[in-house]
Amino acid sequence: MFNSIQKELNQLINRGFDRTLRLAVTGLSRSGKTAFITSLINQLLSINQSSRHHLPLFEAVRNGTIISVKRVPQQDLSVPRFDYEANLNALSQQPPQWCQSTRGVSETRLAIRFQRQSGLLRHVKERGTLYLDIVDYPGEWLLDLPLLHLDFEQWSLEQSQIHQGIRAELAQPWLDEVKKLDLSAVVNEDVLAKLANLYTAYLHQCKAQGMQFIQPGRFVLPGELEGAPALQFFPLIHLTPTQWKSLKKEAKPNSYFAVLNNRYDYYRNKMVKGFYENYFSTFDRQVILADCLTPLNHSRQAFLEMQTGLNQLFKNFHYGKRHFLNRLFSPRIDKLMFIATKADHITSDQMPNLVSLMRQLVQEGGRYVEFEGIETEYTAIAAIRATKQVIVNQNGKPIKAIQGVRSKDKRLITLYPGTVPSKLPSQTFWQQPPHLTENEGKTSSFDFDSFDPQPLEQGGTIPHLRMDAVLQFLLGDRFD
Ligand SMILES: Nc1nc2c(ncn2[C@@H]2O[C@H](COP(=O)(O)OP(=O)(O)O)[C@@H](O)[C@H]2O)c(=O)[nH]1
Ligand SMILES: [Mg+2]
Repeated sequence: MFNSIQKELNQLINRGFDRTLRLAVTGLSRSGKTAFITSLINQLLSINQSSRHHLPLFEAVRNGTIISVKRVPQQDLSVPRFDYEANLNALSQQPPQWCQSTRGVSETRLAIRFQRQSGLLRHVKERGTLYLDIVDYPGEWLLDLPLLHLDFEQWSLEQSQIHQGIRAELAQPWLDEVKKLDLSAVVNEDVLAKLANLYTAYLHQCKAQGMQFIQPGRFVLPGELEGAPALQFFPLIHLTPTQWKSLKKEAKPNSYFAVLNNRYDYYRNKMVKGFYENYFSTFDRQVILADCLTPLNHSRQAFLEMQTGLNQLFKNFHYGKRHFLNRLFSPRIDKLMFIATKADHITSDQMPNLVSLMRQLVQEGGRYVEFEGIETEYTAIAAIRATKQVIVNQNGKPIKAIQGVRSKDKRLITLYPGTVPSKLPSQTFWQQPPHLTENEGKTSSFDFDSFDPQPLEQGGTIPHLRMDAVLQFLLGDRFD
């Protein structure tokens, strides 16, 4: 009895203080962050008395606890506002467009008004507002966070470890030139700028090949830093430990070696640290989005890089149980959700495989140990659902398929996109001969074509898959 009163008291006190919730939406570039935030805002704004059926798994909506949701001015006035309207407009175009890719940081705040029966005083209705803060930013920059823990030599070493396969080929022109350089010689800024350009071109090519572990992130998405010396450096991946030792001891402050080192430190201490401190040091809850399907279209290396990229991200967030006091003084993430995005590319029978693939991706890195004691969940969603699930007849047998407007030729197609591997695919997976799909009798062994979004009416609700399950996990307990 005492315990339960204590618990309710705690809840009330918590609620009194806990009026805001900062949600970290994390994921590599093109994993679907902007689409996710746009849909999340849209789903919440669409809640009103007559429209509650689009989120059946979100209990606070189903039972009427949430009264209304609106967008309100954000707290940090120096950050641009998340351009929800533009993203929604894009979806309402003819033909509908995906949102523009993100080129900078933006923020949004939602006020969720709710009314619930008080647990202590049954006849009293408790009203409150939960403020939900969400930040959007380019995924490329997120991958810089691991640099915070690495000095120039450590970073170079890490880069040399991923220098293989497709990367080694693409890096050749840049690396050939770097090897010619006398690193202890006095720096020539023009030479350095040219080499940095070659390195940047190499990173762009990696990206085009589906590689996900692109560092430094601002080299491929510089924002206002385009052409700045802060972005003119590169790792030294060809040096032996002895060479490092002697260069560190002997290189003059105006040598190539010292200048590269300094620029790396500047980048890390100014750009990356600033980004981290402004946006990433305090969160209550986190979603980690991953597009596990697109890398399957590319190569084993692309897939493994996504795994490396994802696993690097965890290092920069604080996880731990939420206690009333440490919540105030050192915010920690107490709920974490791993989300496989774009699940409308596969048939519904493949969803369990996709979730299991996502789980493996994370757990193979051994990171799950760190998440012990915090609530963690795995799921698959489509934030903006572009296809419909249909049943087609193949040789007299009904099979599940998806139907949508294919982006590359704007044709309405029906296809069976194939089986999603439930585990990390082995080498042989990428060597399989193409299997035929029901549509057109072509495509490769694994083909996830992209689709145009479905047209959205003015004021309409974005079609989704399982966004309600995500909302229930992230926000549900705040309305109990
Ligand atoms: N079919 C489908 N495609 C999606 C979905 N979410 C994102 N995409 C695709 O992925 C691309 C990148 O999404 P975006 O949200 O911009 O990724 P971000 O870089 O993480 O912000 C979009 O342009 C769409 O083509 C989804 O729910 N369904
Ligand atoms: Mg984005």
